[in-house]
Amino acid sequence: MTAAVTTALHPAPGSFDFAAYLEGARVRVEAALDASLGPERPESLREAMRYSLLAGGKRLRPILCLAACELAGGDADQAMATAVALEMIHTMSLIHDDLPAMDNDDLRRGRPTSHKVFGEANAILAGDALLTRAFEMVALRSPGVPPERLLQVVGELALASGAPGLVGGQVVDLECEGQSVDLDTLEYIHLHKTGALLRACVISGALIAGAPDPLLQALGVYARGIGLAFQIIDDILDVTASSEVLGKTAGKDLTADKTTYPKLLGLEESRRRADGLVLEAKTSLEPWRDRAAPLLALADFITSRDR
Ligand code: GRG
Repeated sequence: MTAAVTTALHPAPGSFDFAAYLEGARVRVEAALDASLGPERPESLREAMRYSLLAGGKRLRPILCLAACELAGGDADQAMATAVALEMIHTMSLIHDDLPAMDNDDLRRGRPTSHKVFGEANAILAGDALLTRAFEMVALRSPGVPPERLLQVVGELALASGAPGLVGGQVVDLECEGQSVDLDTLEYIHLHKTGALLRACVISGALIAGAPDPLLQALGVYARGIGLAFQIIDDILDVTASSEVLGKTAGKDLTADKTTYPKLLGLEESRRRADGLVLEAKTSLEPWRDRAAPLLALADFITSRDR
């Protein structure tokens, strides 16, 4: 298993098997996530942290981080602690997003949400513990990575999580519920709520590998494209897919009276826009195409996914 996974993570140009790559990377990420939560005390906190972190999910964020590290010529093993940290931040944001004070949802990743199982206070605290553990992973559990690179990664994760990222996007999203929202505001919400963390994934993976500025800039363009495309597809799936397939409550945007891309542009134009953004994202990596097969395929995966 290990040898097959290692092969899949280092594809030869022209012979790229994306399904094998994705599965290999996912298996490695799952193992690292499982190992990341040690004997936390109290036991109840550990249980709530593990419940959400190990509940499945596409693991897109850690895989983007590993792929960007390899594109920049780095060793994916050195980026694994950061990849885990990114999934911890993402999972924390899902736990808090599902709370009654936010999106108030009962279903996530095919299971009852954290607060339904552990109560609201414990769900909030499990999220807090995952968020802080994420920074511990980068700062204290990333052997072999030069400290100055880790410091840059800590900065990227802080920016993506806080007011300039997820928190800021969530605040504007909540403020806009029930209001008519224009395309610029919708873009602002999604670039912050969704795009900022996806950006941190590719930038931090590349920073760990010591990527030069032109590549970091190209990855910023790539991340903007896939970030917005990801959210457009999320909006489309909310109206076209079932709760069973999504593992979360379908039709939620309509119930919560949220402005979405399909609402503003219609389904067809929304999909066209997502395709255009993915093309922009892929084009930005053209100068690095020899090593970019995983990130190019991940960009396509964003628009072809069904959950
Ligand atoms: C990070 C400090 C801090 C606070 C969080 C609650 C909140 C503030 C922000 C909400 C962020 C949020 C939930 C954005 C939605 C992003 C999104 C489209 C999630 C779904 O991602 P997938 O489809 O899910 O990758 P899986 O389950 O596959 O991982």
